[in-house]
Amino acid sequence: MNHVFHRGTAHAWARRILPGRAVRVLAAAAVVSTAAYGHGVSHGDLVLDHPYAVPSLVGVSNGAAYLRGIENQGDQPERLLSASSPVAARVALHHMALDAGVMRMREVAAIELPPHTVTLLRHNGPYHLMLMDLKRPLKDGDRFDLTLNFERTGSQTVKVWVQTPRDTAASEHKH
Ligand SMILES: [Cu+2]
Repeated sequence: MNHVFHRGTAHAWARRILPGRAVRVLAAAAVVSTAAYGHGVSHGDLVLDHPYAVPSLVGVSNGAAYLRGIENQGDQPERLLSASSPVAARVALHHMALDAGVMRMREVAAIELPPHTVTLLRHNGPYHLMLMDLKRPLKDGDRFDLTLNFERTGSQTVKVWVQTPRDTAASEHKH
């Protein structure tokens, strides 16, 4: 079952409609969250926590989308194989790592989501989603759709919130 929650209203809503399951999902999401305010979607055994993007830079045609984390609560490994969005010509899966003292990013064919693990796709984490050839600039307060395609559990569309993170290391993200 898929359902969307927004913190604050979620508890009352969950108790009315989805007793056990929703409460468990909320508890898990609270573990991976660092801010009091966020949103997320559960998709099978996955919790897609707080999809967000930072405002795009003037004169830069690429942007990036993030999630606070993807938690695989199940016993089976899962993989994120691809993503797409109406705001970009293409979405690439990127991994960032230190290479001889320099941060480099490279496109990967898939992002592994091991069982009982939270994989970080934060702006300062190891993985992110690159929005290639933005069709319009991303402005603070915008919302846009992002579809994530998983190997076992299929596709899930999430709503990405454009916002400026408090620790704005995101402005270092240039291609
Ligand atoms: Cu990148």
